[in-house]
Order: sequence, then structure tokens, then C-alpha cells
Amino acid sequence: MKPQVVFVLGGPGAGKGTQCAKIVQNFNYIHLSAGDLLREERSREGSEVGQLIDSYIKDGKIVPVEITIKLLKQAMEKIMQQDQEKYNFLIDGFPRNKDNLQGWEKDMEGKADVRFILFFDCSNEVCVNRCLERGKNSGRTDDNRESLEKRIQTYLTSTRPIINQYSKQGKVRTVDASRSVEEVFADVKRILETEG
Ligand code: UP5
Ligand code: MG
Repeated sequence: MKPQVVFVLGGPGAGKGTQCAKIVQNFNYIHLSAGDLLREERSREGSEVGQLIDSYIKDGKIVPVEITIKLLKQAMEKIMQQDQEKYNFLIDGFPRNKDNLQGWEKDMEGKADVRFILFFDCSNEVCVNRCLERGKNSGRTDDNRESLEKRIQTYLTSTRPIINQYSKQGKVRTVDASRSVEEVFADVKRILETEG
């Protein structure tokens, strides 16, 4: 059985991680956050790319896909080796730009099916405020005004075009993510129930 993938996209702080956690509690999915994997790699002792990841994240720039795809593949393979039944993946925060998409297609085309894109649509203002609020104790190096401005710019110029591209293929399921966690999840649930 090939891994079945849902890409989870949306601006910084749109609620991707929060909603993925709720999906995992209610549906048979494994959650892989590309950002979490990169942060883990950044703090891994002996990592050759830790410093590079660190500077990209602070700058709100998108890490070269070779790094991200390697981490994603490793995580997927590890899970599938442990349990053959686990092949539904939520890939959160990826692909964010053309380079990401090309890297995915190069390595994963034919090896995994991208079923659809779950898009958390949220205004920049709400996104920024959520991240600033979280930044009071998240310890994330990019939850500050300066990094957030860059993250939003990167999102608008690099990630939105990817979402638009998938949209033209009829692959995007959009949720208004500016509402409460429960309201957003009610829509997410409906989408996942419809998609089967
Ligand atoms: N919150 C969530 N939902 C809420 C709601 N409905 N109402 C009120 N509050 C809500 O939520 C953010 C905050 O908002 C939390 O405090 C939450 O409680 C609250 P969260 O669920 O964490 O949102 P999420 O969309 O996951 O936000 P995150 O900050 O993780 O988004 P980003 O996309 O910015 O971060 P990510 O970790 O994906 O990437 C970070 C960086 O890594 C990128 O900027 C980039 O530099 C790098 N990166 C790559 O280079 N390549 C990749 O493929 C992935 C990442
Ligand atoms: Mg997240």
C-alpha cells in the first residue's frame, strides 16, 4: 500500500499543527510537521545542516528541499516499517514553494499519492497575532515581529502560488481558519468524512 498523503497548508499560525493534532485523535492519520522535523534536526547533535536550518527559520526563508524531503522520507519510512497499517499521512507545512514541489515530485512521484490539500485560510493579521501570543512562551526563534513579517512575505509570495496551482487541479479543500479551534475542526471533520 502506497502512503496516502494530505498536504496541510496555510499561513504561519493559521492553526495547522493544532488541527492536525485533533485529526490524529479522531481519524487514522499520522501527523508529520515539516517545521517540527527541521527544528528537531537543528538541535540534533552532529547535524551538518543545523546552522543552516537555524538561519533559514529565523529569516522566515524556505530551507532547500533536499534537506526537508530527506527528513520527511525518513520519518515516513520509519513509521511504515513499524506498522504496515499506518499509511495515511498529514504532511503539515510542506510544500511551501516551487523548489519544495519539484523536490517532492522528483523523489516521491509514484511512491505516494497526494490525495488533496487541506488549506487553512486565515488573515495575516490573525496569523501574526496568534504567533506573537504564542511567542510569549513558545521559545520559537521565529515568533517575533521581525521574523513574522518575513514569514508572511514568504507565505504570500512562495506558498500561495503553490496553493493556487493545486486549486486549479481541484485539489484544495479550504477551511476558514480564523474562527475558534472547535468551529474550524467541525469543518475539517466534514471534509475528512467526505473524502473517506
Ligand atoms: N491557535 C491555533 N488555532 C487557533 C484558533 N482557531 N483560534 C485561536 N488560536 C488558535 O497555532 C499557532 C498558535 O495559534 C498557537 O498558539 C495555537 O494555540 C493558536 P498552530 O496550530 O501552531 O499553527 P501553525 O499553522 O502550525 O503555525 P506555525 O507557526 O507552526 O506555522 P508555520 O507555517 O509558520 O511554521 P512551520 O513550523 O511550519 O515552519 C517554520 C519555518 O520552518 C518556516 O518559516 C521555514 O523557515 C521552515 N520550513 C521550511 O523551510 N520548509 C518546510 O517544509 C517547513 C518549514
Ligand atoms: Mg505548525
